[in-house]
Amino acid sequence: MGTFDLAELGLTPAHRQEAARLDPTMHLARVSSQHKDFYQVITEEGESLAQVTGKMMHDAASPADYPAVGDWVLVDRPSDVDGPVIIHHLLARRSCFARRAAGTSAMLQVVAANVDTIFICMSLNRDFNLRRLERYLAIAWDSGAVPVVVLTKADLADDVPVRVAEVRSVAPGVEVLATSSLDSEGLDSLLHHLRRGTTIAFIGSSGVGKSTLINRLLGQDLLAGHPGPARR
Ligand SMILES: Nc1nc2c(ncn2[C@@H]2O[C@H](COP(=O)(O)OP(=O)(O)OP(=O)(O)O)[C@@H](O)[C@H]2O)c(=O)[nH]1
Ligand SMILES: [Mg+2]
Repeated sequence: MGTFDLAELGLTPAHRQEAARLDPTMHLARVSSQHKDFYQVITEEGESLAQVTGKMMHDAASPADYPAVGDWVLVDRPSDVDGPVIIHHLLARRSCFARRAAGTSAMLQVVAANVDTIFICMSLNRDFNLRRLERYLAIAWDSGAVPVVVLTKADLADDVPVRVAEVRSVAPGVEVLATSSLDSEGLDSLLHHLRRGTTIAFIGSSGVGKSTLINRLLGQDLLAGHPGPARR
């Protein structure tokens, strides 16, 4: 029996069925970060270093065939006490953010997999741009995740209701929240989306206040000095 409940991270009976079909002797894990030559995954025993099999590398037709942050995978062991665990299988993605791999025009690289809710962040001062927001919305809908528009830095704007109305006009049916990390405006509405088993992600231009907002939601400075793909 493990010490970590993977349902907290969104594991469902459907994942377990898929895992049993692929290889019932292996252990389910979720990819928490991706580095050049290794991964970190979370198993029922906690976080472990992981690597993909040579076969997986050989069979990969494109970068999208490699595991990415958020992916559910099957690993040979639940812990890396005896060296990195080995990723043998990648489970089907429920949602997927992809971008073109650097230097190639056709190859897609997965930035984040299995995100349920994507917070599209745009600040209510300089960064406010409806065309850019429409592009972000298109990316979000394509990914399979549900977008929520998070307008940040409401404390710096004096026309918030007007801006919110403009956003609603280009984002029909999408929840739009005006927030401020300075005075905590709108943070309660955001917190409603943070539920057990639900995966969220934040995207938006540099400087709009994503890290500040996440830190406010977490109530601590967990992200200080840790730039990474999961934040964009
Ligand atoms: N006035 C005001 N400033 C804010 C708010 N949220 C963030 N800021 C400031 O905006 C600046 C950028 O915030 P970050 O949280 O680092 O922005 P980011 O989106 O994480 O940027 P990248 O990590 O570069 O993508 C910092 O100086 C913050 O203090 C807010 O609600 N109100
Ligand atoms: Mg940041």
